[in-house]
Amino acid sequence: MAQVHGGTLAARQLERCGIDTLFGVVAGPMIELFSGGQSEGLQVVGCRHELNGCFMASAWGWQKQRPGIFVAGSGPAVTNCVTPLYVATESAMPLVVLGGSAFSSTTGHGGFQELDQISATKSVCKWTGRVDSTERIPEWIHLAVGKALEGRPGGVYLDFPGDLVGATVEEDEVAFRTAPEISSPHPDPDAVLRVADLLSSAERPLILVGKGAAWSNAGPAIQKLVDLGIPYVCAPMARGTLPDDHPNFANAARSQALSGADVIVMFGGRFNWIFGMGRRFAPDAAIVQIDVEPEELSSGAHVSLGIVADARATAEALSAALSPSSLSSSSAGWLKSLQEKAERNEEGLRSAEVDDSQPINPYRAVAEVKGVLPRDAIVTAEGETTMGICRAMLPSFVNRSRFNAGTTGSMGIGVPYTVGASLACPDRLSIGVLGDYAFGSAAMAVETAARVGAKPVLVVLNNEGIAGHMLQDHMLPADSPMIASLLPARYEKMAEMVDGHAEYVEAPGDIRPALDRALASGKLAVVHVRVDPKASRVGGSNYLQ
Ligand SMILES: Cc1ncc(C[n+]2csc(CCOP(=O)(O)OP(=O)(O)O)c2C)c(N)n1
Ligand SMILES: [Mg+2]
Repeated sequence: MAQVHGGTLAARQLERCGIDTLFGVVAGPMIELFSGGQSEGLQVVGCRHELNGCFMASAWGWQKQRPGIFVAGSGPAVTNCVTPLYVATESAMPLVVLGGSAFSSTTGHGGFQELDQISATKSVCKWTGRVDSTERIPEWIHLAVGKALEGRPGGVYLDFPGDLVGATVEEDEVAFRTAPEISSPHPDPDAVLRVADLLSSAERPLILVGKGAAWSNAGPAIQKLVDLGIPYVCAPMARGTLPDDHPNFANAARSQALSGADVIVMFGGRFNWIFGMGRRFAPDAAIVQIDVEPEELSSGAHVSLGIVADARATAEALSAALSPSSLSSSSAGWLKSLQEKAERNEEGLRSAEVDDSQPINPYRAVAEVKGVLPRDAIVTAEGETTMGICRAMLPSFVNRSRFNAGTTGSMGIGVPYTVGASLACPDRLSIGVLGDYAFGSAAMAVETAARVGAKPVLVVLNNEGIAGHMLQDHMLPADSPMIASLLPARYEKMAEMVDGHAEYVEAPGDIRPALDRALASGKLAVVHVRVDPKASRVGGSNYLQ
């Protein structure tokens, strides 16, 4: 009879949950989790910091539609996971942190790195739990994975008292679980007919596409509705759920669309700050919200009809209930007015996109990135000015291929999301377009990426600071020490450091060849582009669009 330790049990259950990759920072008392993962054939990605390791795991999970798993040691290792757990929960990305904790025999006596880790993580998690015996580890892993994944995905924390990890049990006495098959919740047919009626009589209908629609792969079903002649606006990380070159894509006329619509149908999104907490709509607009979470239907928005159901199933039922001639003829004028507004707004950017001046206009730099993107590129954008410009200019065409600071507006996600997405989808280009602060906040993740053979392309738009020099020059005392502006450090050297591909660009005409070489290099690449520190975004918000 064979004895196995808790780490092997954890790895075997994770495999049964469809997980083949573990992220973590090697630390006690979780060494057996790492060794168990490796001996069971999982890819184990050893990260440089829990913060960016968890972000890598979250991006991997978002792409794979199963939880990213991060293994952390005790005490400070777990508190380092609090921010990414918060980001995962708020941004509805599935993340499971398995954290080691103090040995039961020392609890209360000031043991090494002793901390009530459940309390430390509880307020940012969907669910927390604590392993209570070695033989039950598979049950607890099964629970944690299910809680992170089902309903609206999010962050969960599972605590492993140290003595239970290394203990061994008789292999035959342990039961493993497989993931349940879960059918998606379908909408109430009467509610579907009511939405169909509302849309048919609307003069200014609007569809909103949230991350939940991306998660449920609702794009093709929503597209059938949109094709009837309805404009739509995507939440930032839902870009690409429908291809951004669809003529009814109205993000470039977002404000007009949100304030002018008389019937709004939200698929899989929340009326939080990203949609102005529901306060930006016309007072008499009829608001319909479709979400898997019933409690989401009470919010700042005056929702008149809530449907608790899967976004894809509901979009399919709605398009079956509507025929091509269903919409009011006046809605065609509404669509056209938004298209014209979007066109005018986009036209306003043209001169910046082709600007030949030096220092480089950041719009020109992003336009060059746009020129090299394959349709299925996974694009991560981070920064203040940089993220706003990328939102306005970089398209996404494929479902779940867009990352940014998300619901919490968290900096530090850019490099790790780009790396995590690259590990999940090694055959696609994963490219991060990042501010210099953004890149610097997680730059050491390039070493992890190089070590595990990931090939992300990281484009650093270096404007020497947080929003370039704008904050330093205009919001801080004159001639005060630099705190918002930064040195023009040679960020491309981070690629040289790990034998990756490095580019440094100062002239606009050199951007495209540098990007082409980086993409052709077959290596992890950092393309450092010096851009104008005085440049800012042309109108609109940096975080929203
Ligand atoms: C975790 C976290 N810390 C701080 C901030 C505040 N913040 C917003 S944008 C930003 C950095 C922007 O600078 P950079 O990445 O260089 O982009 P730029 O605006 O210069 O293009 C910071 C620190 C934040 N949003 N999240
Ligand atoms: Mg900057």
